[in-house]
Amino acid sequence: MENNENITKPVEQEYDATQIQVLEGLEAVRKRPGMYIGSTGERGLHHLVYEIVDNAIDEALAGYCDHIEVDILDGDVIRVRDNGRGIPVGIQEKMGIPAVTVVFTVLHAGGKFGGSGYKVSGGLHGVGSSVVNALSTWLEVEVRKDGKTHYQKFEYGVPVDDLKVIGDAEDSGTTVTFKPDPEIFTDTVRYDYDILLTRLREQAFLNAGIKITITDCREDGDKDDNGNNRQDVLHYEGGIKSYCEFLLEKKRADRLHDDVIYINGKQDDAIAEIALLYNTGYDTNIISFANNIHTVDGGTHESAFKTAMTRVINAYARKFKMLKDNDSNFKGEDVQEGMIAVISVKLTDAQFEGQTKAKLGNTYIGTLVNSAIGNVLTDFLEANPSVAKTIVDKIMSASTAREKAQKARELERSKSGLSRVRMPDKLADCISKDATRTEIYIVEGDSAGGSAIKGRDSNYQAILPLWGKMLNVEKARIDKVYGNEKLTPVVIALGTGIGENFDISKLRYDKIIIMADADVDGAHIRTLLMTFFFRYMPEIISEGHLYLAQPPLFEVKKGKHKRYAFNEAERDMYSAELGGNVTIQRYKGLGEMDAEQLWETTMDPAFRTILKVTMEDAEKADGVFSMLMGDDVEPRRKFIEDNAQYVQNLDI
Ligand code: TTJ
Repeated sequence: MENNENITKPVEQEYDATQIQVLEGLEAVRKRPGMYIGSTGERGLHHLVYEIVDNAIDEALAGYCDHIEVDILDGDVIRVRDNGRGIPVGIQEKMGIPAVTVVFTVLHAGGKFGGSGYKVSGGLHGVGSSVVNALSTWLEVEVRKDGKTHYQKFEYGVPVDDLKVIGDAEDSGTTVTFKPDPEIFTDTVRYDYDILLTRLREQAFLNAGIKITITDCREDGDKDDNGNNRQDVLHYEGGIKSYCEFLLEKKRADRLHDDVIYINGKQDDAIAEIALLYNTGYDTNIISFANNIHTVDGGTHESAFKTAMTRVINAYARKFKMLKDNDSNFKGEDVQEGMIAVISVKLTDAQFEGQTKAKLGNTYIGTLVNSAIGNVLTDFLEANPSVAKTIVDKIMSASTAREKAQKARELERSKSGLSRVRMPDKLADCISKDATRTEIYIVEGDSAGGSAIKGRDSNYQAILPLWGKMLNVEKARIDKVYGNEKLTPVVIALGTGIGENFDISKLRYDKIIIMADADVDGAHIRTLLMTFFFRYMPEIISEGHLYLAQPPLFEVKKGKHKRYAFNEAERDMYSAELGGNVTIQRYKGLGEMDAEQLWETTMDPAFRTILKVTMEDAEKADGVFSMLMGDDVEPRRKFIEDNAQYVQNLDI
């Protein structure tokens, strides 16, 4: 008796644990279905079919099955049947239940939307059978194996009975039938024949030799021209080469060469295959797959393909003097005109990136594709000179047409004065285009920039915030900032161009006002900008367009009375005027003022003071700048110490 208990107890425990795990898993899937199938809309609904079909495709890739049938039945029930070995029905040791029951009830790690990659083939592919089951009102599985037919039914993912033998079997294979749960797929449970057809056809192309039959058996389903149920048999011995042919058929263009070009490469566990067909059309059709998953957003395989194609074609055209020494290289867009290409890579550790996980990230795949194109395509072109010539001629005419169109556009633009550049994203431009009246405030920092944008007169005042936060002098030397791309927004906003191209007649504002804090960083930014204008756009200064804003240093307040003081003398004067006993706030930065205060004190043309920068001022700034850039530490320290004085009078 005791012995007996010892044997049965662990088994029961195991079974309980399995039960709990299964129920928790199902609950998780039904709670957040989007996590497992991407969406609960039409896409998710169709995705259920792919999850099931993927398993049968794996069996086919393993070499045990050559026909998969997909039927859409009345009530939008889906039936998928294969002629493989049948899912194993024996007791799975770990779980203590039949393997087929495990397949449909235990949530497998590494699903498409859950994370880690796919195996190229052999089992890990359609890990979503249990997900499909959990999201179905009911699901039935029938396994024909070793002369017997095994059957089990589930509702909402839970077995309604044990796996049972229900009869004999002539052949072997697996049939899965399921009805998606309308409580999950609240948008629609209606299957679209064409959506399924497109995806199944794609899989048939990607897995050469597999036959997939799709039939619309619904009474209210799609009918063919004779009024019969629609049916398509998808079977392509040519694989991705057939895919190119299929894509060509849909175009109103002719092929440029008889045979689809096929390129492949291998490295360790990874393989890359490319099929290429040029046509007389002008558009480009490049589609890429990783582990049979359509990488809609491309990735390393697709980018490597494009750059390698351009490189190889250019090298070939140069070598055989189709491109002369003076001709410029073909561009990617030239090489891609009229191109149909299917890229399919398989790898064991696919990294899918981006929002939709539809972009391949593995860099070594790029290298593999690149070398495959480099070797195989180069050889092909040299071995097939007439095909090569036809293709290069086509690319040549694309290139010529592109250059012509470009010239025409430029001419058109210069005629209509439309050669407008895109303004910097950070620029809050003013409404008026009257360059005799408009002003641009170059503001230090995003927060002060925000107040300035709120407080300004948007008719005539534009705001350009510079740098999120000015770099501390001690942390980063000014020369790191100077001369780099951080000043391009200024140049673009002004519209004048720079250096040799400088044209003051294009200046978009009458006043350029530098507005920076009354501290060392502010002093820095003023020095930097003044030096910049002095060296690269001196006319801005000599023509009197450059100004320094003068934010107040103090707020003197008593009761309702408030005055802003711009220096210490004013501060003392106001506090005396108000009869002493005043509250004095010292403004350390523009950011301490709200939009209204900034407008009142510093930006309102009726009340503000702005200082016009002279050439002498700028020249001095240039000297300070050189000093700051120099190796001598002492003057730099002194500059930092003296900056309060620097701020108050322009005498630098
Ligand atoms: C697994 O390894 C041992 C032999 O059988 C393999 C297997 O599971 N094969 C298999 C699974 N063939 N077909 C399927 C399958 C088919 C459909 C339609 C649905 C599912 C979930 C699996």
